[in-house]
Amino acid sequence: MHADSPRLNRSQAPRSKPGIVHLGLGAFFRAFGAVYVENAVRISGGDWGIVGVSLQSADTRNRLMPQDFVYTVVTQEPDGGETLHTVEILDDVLVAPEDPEAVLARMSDPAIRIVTLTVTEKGYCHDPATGMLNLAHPDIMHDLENALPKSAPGFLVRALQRRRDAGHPPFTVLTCDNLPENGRLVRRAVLDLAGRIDPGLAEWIGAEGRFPATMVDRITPATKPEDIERLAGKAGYRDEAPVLCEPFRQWVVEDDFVPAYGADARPNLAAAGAEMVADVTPYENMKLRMLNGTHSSLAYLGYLAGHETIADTVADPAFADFVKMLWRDEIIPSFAPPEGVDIQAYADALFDRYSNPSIRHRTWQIAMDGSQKLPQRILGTITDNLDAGRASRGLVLAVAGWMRYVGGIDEKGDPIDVKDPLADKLRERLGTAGSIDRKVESLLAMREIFSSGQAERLATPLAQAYATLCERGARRSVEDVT
Ligand code: CS2
Repeated sequence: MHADSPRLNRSQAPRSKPGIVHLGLGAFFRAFGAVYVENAVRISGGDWGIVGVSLQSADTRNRLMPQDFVYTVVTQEPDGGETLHTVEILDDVLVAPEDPEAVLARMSDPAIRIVTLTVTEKGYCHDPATGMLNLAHPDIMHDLENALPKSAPGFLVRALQRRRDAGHPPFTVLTCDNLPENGRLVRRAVLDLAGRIDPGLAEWIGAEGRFPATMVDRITPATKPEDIERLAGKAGYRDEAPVLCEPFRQWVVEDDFVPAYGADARPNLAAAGAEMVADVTPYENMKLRMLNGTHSSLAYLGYLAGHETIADTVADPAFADFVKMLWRDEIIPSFAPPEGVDIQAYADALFDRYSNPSIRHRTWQIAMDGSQKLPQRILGTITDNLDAGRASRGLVLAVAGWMRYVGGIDEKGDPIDVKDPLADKLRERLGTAGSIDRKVESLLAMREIFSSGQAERLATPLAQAYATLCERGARRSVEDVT
């Protein structure tokens, strides 16, 4: 135990004045966006300190406040080595449910020129199958009636309303979540919500606001208590909120920020290694299908086969062959890669990243919120393959794996802790359906996830895959399709 080590604290380096509010202060943003912004400031200057906002719990704030919001990024190398780096760009952390007024006040300050978001797929309160705002979502219903919001779209809209009323320019909304055309998606949600509150506001946001799309990539497993202890032994100080990540990182950003701020509209992200491009869509497609699509496939099927992490899963030759087959036969043929990208080299690099044994990225963690992830990660690829007359046996098996997983019982008969905003509905549907065909049919009927066309075309192959999974288990089913 290293309880006696001194607590991590801020260095003497000058503190950046806040220019960014970040909604959804999880490990990913702290290991990713914050690192780019800090490097950009170090290289090119500017007032780009970050005020983090937790939309749910006070835990991160409570851990970070006693160490003045400084924390360690622990980069985990494949050979077991770890590089420690302290990040000081975070200025403050607010907890929205405790004090939504304080969050809105910060977001309305004209010194804040960008609001970044990592609120996860479900944080946009949209319908994953269509990308449209879900007006029946309890937080959206609340935010339509109340000036102090709960949801991420609600905070964006109410803060933009205050800025317009005060005569300030809007902030740029920079989403960093793994959603297709994420900039367009958040713009649509904001305009829809704003239009229902005040049509003039929606018009103003539509004309003045900017919502660049981004592709974000860095594998960031959740920090465990033993990581905190290990770090304390190694670093000689105690950090209650370190974040762990792989060495790799890639940020592709559409260079479209609020013009009213001129050269001060954004940090010099390019200097920090971000790729500033005119159109992110091909990069998003590549990343969502190649990385997240196989991540989720390995998560459901690997979990069912008894594998704890992604590295464990791909160390199993059956799954290594399976994931390579997915890339080669089902995913790469389904989309056009960005110009100049060698897609086979990209796949090979992904395999090496997954194999990094130092990264203990649990299949259970990636399996979370599948109802929000499947459309952009897997279903679009399957649909494109069907249209082109190509088979998708592996990806269909992955969807069947998800169906089996959300049933809540693993192959040994033990319960699975299923985390998903639709978990109750999913379990209920599976529980009341009798036969395998009925189970598959009842999940395919969920229009939040599957389009009617997908439901129709997938009913037979999915029922077959689901039956095989129940009969032969995940590992042998994976071998069968490879
Ligand atoms: C993962 C992603 O948890 C998940 O669903 O697939 O968070 C993944 O690790 C990142 O997108 C990598 O950039």
